[in-house]
Amino acid sequence: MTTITLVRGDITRQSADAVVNAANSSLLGGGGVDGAIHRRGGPAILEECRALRASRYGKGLPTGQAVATTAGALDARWVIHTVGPVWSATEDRSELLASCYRESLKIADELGARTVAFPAVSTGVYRWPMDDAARIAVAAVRDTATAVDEVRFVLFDERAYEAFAAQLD
Ligand code: AR6
Repeated sequence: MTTITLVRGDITRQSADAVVNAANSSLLGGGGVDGAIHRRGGPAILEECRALRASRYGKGLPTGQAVATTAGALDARWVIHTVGPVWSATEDRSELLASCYRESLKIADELGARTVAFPAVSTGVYRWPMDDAARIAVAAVRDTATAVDEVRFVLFDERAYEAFAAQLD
């Protein structure tokens, strides 16, 4: 049984086996969660991201996929980087957003992670409407068979927290 928990706060302050990063396909950093994780986690994360670009992901990590690195100085063993889709009003990209959660949990299982902290992927710079993103995220986690004991959504503000809480009711 996987328990879903909600926390309001900064994902870089979480203690978990794995912390998920809302990355972009370059894997080389950015703003939002990505910037915060690299800042607090330190250069070891970027170093491993660069190595992944050079070895497995020359063209970048595709949208909806996930890959793990060290968590550097974070209170976690791994960072799982996933690339959410940019919101589109004309194209349904829900499956790609669900895939971020599924693929991250698959990597977590491969690593043996039992607690995984997720941000609300795609709801910042990538502009996905929060209520819809929360619905997709919670459904994707519920529909995924995983050995992870706790999936913790770490929501940055009250609005995001309420959107996720509504899905768990
Ligand atoms: N802890 C938890 N949640 C946070 C934090 C934090 N420290 N900081 C922001 N959020 P975003 P995206 C929330 O933009 O939409 C980057 O430049 C934020 O309020 O981080 O998937 C990447 O490099 C929002 O609800 O990710 C990509 O280019 C949610 O986390 C691009 O942004 C996600 O916002 C990815 O965009």
